[in-house]
Amino acid sequence: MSMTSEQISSSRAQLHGKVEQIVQSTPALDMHTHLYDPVFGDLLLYGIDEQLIYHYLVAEAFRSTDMPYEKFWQLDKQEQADHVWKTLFMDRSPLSEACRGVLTSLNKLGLETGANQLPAIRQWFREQPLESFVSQCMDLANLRAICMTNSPFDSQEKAIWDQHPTRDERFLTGLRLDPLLLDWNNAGKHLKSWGYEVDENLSDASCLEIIRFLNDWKEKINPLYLMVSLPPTFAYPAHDATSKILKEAVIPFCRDSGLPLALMIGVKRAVNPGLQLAGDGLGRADLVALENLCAENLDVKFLCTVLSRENQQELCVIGRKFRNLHIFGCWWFTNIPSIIDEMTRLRMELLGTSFTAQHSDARVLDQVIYKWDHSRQIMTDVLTDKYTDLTQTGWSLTDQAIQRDVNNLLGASFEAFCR
Ligand code: FIX
Ligand code: ZN
Repeated sequence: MSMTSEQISSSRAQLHGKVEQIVQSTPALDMHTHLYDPVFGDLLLYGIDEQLIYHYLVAEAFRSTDMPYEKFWQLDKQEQADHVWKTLFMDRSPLSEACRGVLTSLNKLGLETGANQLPAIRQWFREQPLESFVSQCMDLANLRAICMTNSPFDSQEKAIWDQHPTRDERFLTGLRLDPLLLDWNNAGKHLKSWGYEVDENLSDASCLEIIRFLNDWKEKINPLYLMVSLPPTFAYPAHDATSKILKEAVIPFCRDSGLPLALMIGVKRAVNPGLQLAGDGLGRADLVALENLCAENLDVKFLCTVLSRENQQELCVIGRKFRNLHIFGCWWFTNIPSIIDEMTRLRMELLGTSFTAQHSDARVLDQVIYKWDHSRQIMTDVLTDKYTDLTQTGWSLTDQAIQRDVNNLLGASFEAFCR
């Protein structure tokens, strides 16, 4: 007996409700952020002023003001935040995803979001004890763990690691290697000053010393994976220091330790240097480099996310060819609803649930609230459509099956890949 259109839409609404309840109630692992365990002191950013001077918003504010870049950077944090609030929230409607995000986070924290509310919002944040605020944000975002970005080349961070801090176990670690792989001249000097016998020409002995350095940091921070952000011009193999260090040090270290290497490909740093951190752009990459790495090193695990929308389908196809590759998150300029929706559908259609649907990339603690809220809504819509297609074939769905799939998308698939 065929269903009437009313029956179909009510069963779709029911399915949507079920999927929504499961997606909302499943704790996620946020596998890439720039947040810190509170023991790292002021490296952990939070609060309304930090939210307003997030580089996504700064870039947008500069589009609508004549203020010279230098003048903006000379303002103190609160003045910068005032300027962004006035420009993006008072003088026009805050329609961009980054602006909407601020409002979602405030709203979920129970605050009023009107254009005149900034002083009251600031006052509320001053009264929040950090410890309970961390838990509040993690609860509202429903996160079970947050992976940090940990750089041995950041002197403030290194000094804290050197004191063996007592850590909050909800914060996991990721070892960041950009200077090592992209600026060997400077990184080499640092390694030398820390007692590693390296030379400029990257001799075999130097590569062994880099491996010793990686092992020491593995011992020190117990990372979940290693990571690097790469330009769209990244090529492998190539006659450059990046390829040499990858081939002779980082990959052998990953092979021996079993730790994955995360490649975040497509960032063009400092396209407009006057904007500082807000000045990075993106470019389409040649993913043959990734294909080569995966093919040459079938016993090494790679994680990958790419910045250009145009690279997303190729990335999924490489994922289908190489089980040593795990694809994750909608990174940075792709972390906007229209593209999250498109990428999540594309990935599910090509990879099932063998990928990680999202990471937040939050730099300010409160941002996890909006980034996960917006993404969970989209994940619910996509899954509802995909399950509707399945049920139309006569396939019967169980709550347990939906729960298993959502677990996979929100971290379990990544954890299984790492094991
Ligand atoms: O390289 C990265 O990890 C990027 O995510 C950052 O550099 C970038 O500034 C960012 O915060 C994007 O969300
Ligand atoms: Zn990042």
